[in-house]
Amino acid sequence: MIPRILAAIVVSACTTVAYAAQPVTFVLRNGERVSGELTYKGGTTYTLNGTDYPSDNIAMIAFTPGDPSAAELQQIPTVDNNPSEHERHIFVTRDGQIIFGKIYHISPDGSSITFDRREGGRQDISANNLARVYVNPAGARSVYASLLGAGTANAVATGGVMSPGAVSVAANQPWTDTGMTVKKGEAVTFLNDDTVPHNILSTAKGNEFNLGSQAPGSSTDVTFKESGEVTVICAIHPRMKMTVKVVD
Ligand SMILES: [Cu+2]
Repeated sequence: MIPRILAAIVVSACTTVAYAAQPVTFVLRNGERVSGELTYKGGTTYTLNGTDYPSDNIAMIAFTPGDPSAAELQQIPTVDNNPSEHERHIFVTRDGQIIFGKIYHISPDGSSITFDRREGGRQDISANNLARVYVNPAGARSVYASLLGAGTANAVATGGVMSPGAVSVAANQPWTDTGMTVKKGEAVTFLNDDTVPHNILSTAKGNEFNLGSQAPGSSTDVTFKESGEVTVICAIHPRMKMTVKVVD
C-alpha cells in the first residue's frame, strides 16, 4: 500500500509544477500568433517558451482564448506609446473591466503583472483575472482592423463644434469638417456629450495636451498657447480628428 500512496503524491506534485507557468498567446504586430508559457527576466522583453520577444513587437498578450470583441477594441487607444505615460497599456479583466496603466513588472513565472494605474497607485493583477493586455494598442487595432471595421458603423462616436470656444464631443455627428479657429491664449472647452469615454489629445509642438479618459458628461478647458495648425485627435476613436487653427 505504501508505494502506491507515494506514486499518487508524485503525480500530483508534477501536475502542480506544470501549472506554474502561465499559458498565453502573444499577438504580434505582424498578425502572427505565438502560444506558450509566459515568463519574465526583467527589462522590456517578454519571454515565451524561453524565446525573448521585444515588447515593441507584441501588440497584445492574450490570457484567454479567442479574439477581443469589436466593442472592446473600440475602447483601445489608436496610439502606441501614448504621450500620457500611464495610459500606454490596457488591461482587460475576465469580467470585462478595462483598466489603463503602465506595466511596471511581470512576475518571473508570468502569474501576475504589476502596473501603475492611470488613476494613481501601483497594483498587482493576477494572470488568472486577465483576459488581455494591450502592449501596443495601435498595433493591436491594426491586427484586428477587420473586426473593428465590422463594428464601427454605429458605435464610433464623433463630435462637432457647438459654438465658438467649445467643442461638443458627441455621438453621430461629424467631428467638425472645417475645424475651428481660436486666438492664441484662448481656451476651448471639450465637453464629452456622449455615452462613452473619449481621450482627446494633441502632440502638436507647443500645443501638446492629453485630456486622458474623459467620462461622459465631463468637460475640460484647453488653452492653445502657440499659433499654428493643431491636429486634435481622440486616442480611442480614429475617426475623431479635427484641426484647430491658432492665430495671433
Ligand atoms: Cu473618442
